[in-house]
Amino acid sequence: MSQSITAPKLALYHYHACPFCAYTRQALDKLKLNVERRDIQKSAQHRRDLIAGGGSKQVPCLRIEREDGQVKWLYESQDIVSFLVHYSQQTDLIA
Ligand SMILES: N[C@@H](CCC(=O)N[C@@H](CS)C(=O)NCC(=O)O)C(=O)O
Repeated sequence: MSQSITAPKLALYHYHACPFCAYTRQALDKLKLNVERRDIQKSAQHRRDLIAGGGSKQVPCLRIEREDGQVKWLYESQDIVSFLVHYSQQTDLIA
């Protein structure tokens, strides 16, 4: 698939110099997933939201808003990439 997929219900909390974040950003690029990126070093609000919502300031963290409005905060770069691969496969089936 050559077009990018916009995933409005996903947001990646990250910062530029974090290698684990770079790994997840590379996965987004490779999968052509257009996910909002929230840099916690550039935005104090994003940093506060991450700590308040996810419970830790660790990045990367993927905020996942489900259809029913439930929000899940997914930490750990490996788990995030696995989720994104699965997500993009599902989206491929729908598209
Ligand atoms: N095992 C984690 C490591 C993530 C990690 O160490 N992130 C660092 C930045 S590169 C961090 O957020 N450290 C601050 C903290 O853990 O509170 C992963 O793979 O995502």
